[in-house]
This record gives sequence, structure tokens and C-alpha cells, in this order.
Amino acid sequence: SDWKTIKTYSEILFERQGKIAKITINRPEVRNAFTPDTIQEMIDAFNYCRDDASIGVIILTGQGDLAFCSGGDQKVRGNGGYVGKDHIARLNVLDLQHLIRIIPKPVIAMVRGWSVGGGNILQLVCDLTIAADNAKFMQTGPKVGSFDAGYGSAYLARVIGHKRAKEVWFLCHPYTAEEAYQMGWVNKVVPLADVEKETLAWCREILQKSPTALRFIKAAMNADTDGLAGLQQIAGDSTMLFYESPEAQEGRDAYLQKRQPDFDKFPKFP
Ligand code: 1HA
Repeated sequence: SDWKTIKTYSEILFERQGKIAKITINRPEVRNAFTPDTIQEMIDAFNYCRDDASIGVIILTGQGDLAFCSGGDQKVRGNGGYVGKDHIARLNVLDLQHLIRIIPKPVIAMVRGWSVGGGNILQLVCDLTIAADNAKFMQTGPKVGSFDAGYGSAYLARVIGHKRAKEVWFLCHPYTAEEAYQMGWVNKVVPLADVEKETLAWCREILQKSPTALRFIKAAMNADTDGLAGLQQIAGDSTMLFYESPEAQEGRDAYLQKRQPDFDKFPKFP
């Protein structure tokens, strides 16, 4: 394929193809269950994508056809969270959910096979989801003694509706790709063999669009959902644009030159 490795990790793959980055959970022997180290590597890779101005869209996926991700690795589940190399019990997938939400570039989940538990919430918080026709979606928390009462519940209810979200969590049934599509849980279902081709086509269309426009649309939808934290994000984007203007630069320059700023020359639009 045309993918080139950006950086080598032990539990994920991190590749790019032009302006498209791809982060792949690479633990297929456990259906791509994640440990705190898997998550830490994903956080590192997403931060790389955030900083690299030449990356415009990010694909999140799992290795192989059997699973996108089966959630937290129950073999390393300790008593206060999941335990990685540093022996600290963590729920750091929550930090990753937040990072996927605030990263100002579209993130697309490409789902083959099982999308389960905390893995299914990663799929949920991605901006878009392209599912293979073999995809299956399921929450298991109430069966295995866990729950995600944050994005996993309240945001799920926004996406698929309250009745459906309660059903998903109370019954822990699996849902097919087609059922997920009917619920508005995923954007498109395609044959397994075509899922990467279709995801790349969506990426290429997105890359033709204004990155600032996309950034504000994502931030606005976050602001509506995330309250003050979402407002902070869209406010930060406004500050970023303002810093590029002569009006803001006059304020900075006047301060540095120890003179009064002259803001009169700037228009006061209606
Ligand atoms: O809820 C949270 C959080 C909440 C708040 C804050 C942070 C959170 C972080 C995480 C989570 C969670 O993710 S809780 C939910 C944890 N995940 C599960 O309960 C899913 C468990 N797995 C399954 O239900 C099934 O394996 C499967 C539907 C994904 C796939 O079934 P399949 O195709 O029949 O394969 P299976 O034979 O079951 O699995 C293949 C191998 O992968 C098995 O290992 P083996 O017997 O060959 O040694 C299986 O044990 C392993 N495996 C699969 N999923 C996991 C796993 N091992 C550890 N952890 C897993 N999640």
C-alpha cells in the first residue's frame, strides 16, 4: 500500500499517505483491546497529528478484519483502572476521547468487525464513522462491571437518541452495521473489501475544503455539547484568528514599543 510509517510504536501503527494520517490499534490477538500504554501511544500520535500542519485528516482504525477495538484489556484491569508499564492504574482512554474531540481536524473511525466497550466509545467520539458490512457495535460495561457515564452515555444519547442509548447500555446487545446506520450511529456502511478505499475517498473530499471552516464547525458542535470547555475551544480559535489581524498586532506592538495603542484606524463592522 501507499502508507508510510511516521513513527514506530509497540502497540499501534502510525502511518501517513500525503495529508492523511492513520492510527491503527495493533493488538489483533485480543481484538485490539487497549492497555494504558496503547492509549498513551495513541495520545502521542494524535498530538503529532495536531501539531503537523501538513496533516489535514486522521483515520482511527484497528488491525485486521475482526475488530476495530474491544475496549479495555481486561487482563490488565487492576482495581482502580487499567495498569500499564508504569504500574499506575489509569482510565486514560478518557484523555484520548477528549483529545479526539478537541483536535481541530476531522477524525474518521474506520470500523471493521467488533467495536466494543471503551473501543466503541472511541468510535463514537470520532467525527465520522465509515463501517464495513461486518462491523458490530456493542457496549458490555454492565456485564463486566464497568460503565462510561460521560461521552459514552450522554453523548451517545445525543447521537442515537435517549431510548436507543439506554437500550444499548441496559441490554448490552450487539448491533449490526446496518442497524447502527439506521440509528445514525455511523455515517456509511460499505463492503469490507472497500472500507479503506471509501474512507480515503471521504478524506480526499474533506481535504479539498477550507481547514478553518472545518475547524470552526467541529468546535461549534463541541461547544453546544461541552459547555464552557467547548466554549473555551471556540474562543481559542477566535483568538487565533484575531492574533493574525492588524488590530490585535497593534495592541501587541504598542505594548512592546511602550506607547498608547491606536485602535481608531480599525473598522467597527455592524
Ligand atoms: O468501560 C470502560 C471504561 C469506562 C470508563 C473509563 C475507562 C474505561 C475503559 C475501558 C472500558 C471498557 O472497555 S469495559 C469493556 C471491556 N470489553 C469487553 O467487555 C469486551 C470483551 N470481549 C468480547 O466481548 C469479545 O471478545 C468480542 C465481542 C470483542 C469478540 O468476540 P470473538 O470474536 O468471539 O472473540 P473472542 O474469542 O471472545 O476473543 C479473542 C481473544 O481476544 C480472546 O483471547 P483468548 O481466549 O484467545 O486468549 C479474548 O479473551 C481476547 N479479548 C477480546 N476482548 C478482550 C480480550 N482480552 C482482554 N480484554 C478484552 N477487552
